[in-house]
Amino acid sequence: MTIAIVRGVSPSLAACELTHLARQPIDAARAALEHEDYQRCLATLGAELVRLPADPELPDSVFVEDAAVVLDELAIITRPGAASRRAETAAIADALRLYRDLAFIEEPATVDGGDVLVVGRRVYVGLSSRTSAAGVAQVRQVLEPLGYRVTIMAVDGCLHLKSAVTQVAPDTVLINRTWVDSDAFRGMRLVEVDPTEPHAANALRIRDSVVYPAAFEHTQDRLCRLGIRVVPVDISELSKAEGGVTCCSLIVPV
Ligand code: CIR
Repeated sequence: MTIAIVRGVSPSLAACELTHLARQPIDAARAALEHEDYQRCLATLGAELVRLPADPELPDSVFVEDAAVVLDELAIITRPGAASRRAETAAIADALRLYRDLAFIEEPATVDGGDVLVVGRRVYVGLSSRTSAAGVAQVRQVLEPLGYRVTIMAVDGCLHLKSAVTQVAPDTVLINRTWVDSDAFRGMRLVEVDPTEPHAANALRIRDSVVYPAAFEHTQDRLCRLGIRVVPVDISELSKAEGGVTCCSLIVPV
């Protein structure tokens, strides 16, 4: 069974953190409708939803991915890089406690879950404006004794490592090479985003399907041509808050 933890869109979403995007008006009600479609899509793919309530005090709390990293053996509760997001982790820890032992990133280190890409026993951790070198070191300290190989990745030009690269099939990653070095993925099949769609590398793999932003038609064609089953979702309003498809859920195989 697969659990998907999601959290309602905060009515204060428009006050979200922004790093690489200019602020524009965001319609939280419209984002909430997109988020409902997204949840329906996860349910269609067989995920059982655990829905946490929206929090008006936490604008970015819909982006649950950043609050934790879920592995088979345990979950790591992060310490998000943006101070405004630190209070998001309490509700996520409470939800995950039912399914996993927990480890915690301790201050002053910071880690955003969006910077942690797990591919089998390899864990790639982005050094970004949100994840510090001390954060990477703590992830390593927790995971290497469990047999994971942790690789630090420079992230340049985008918010998180998973803005630049995600897994879309066994041994296959979707990547924007201008934001992250592809050398660490040598031996895997690399699918590059269409050059007109730099933000198109963020895809959410559930079982044998990939949940994917409908806006990135050209990159979607590339995935389909490789036989990858793509399920498009409209996340145009959530994207104005710098959110993607991975960041709106925490996938917990049980
Ligand atoms: C932030 O800047 O933290 C939010 N506005 C967007 C977070 C998106 N998270 C993700 O892609 N993992």
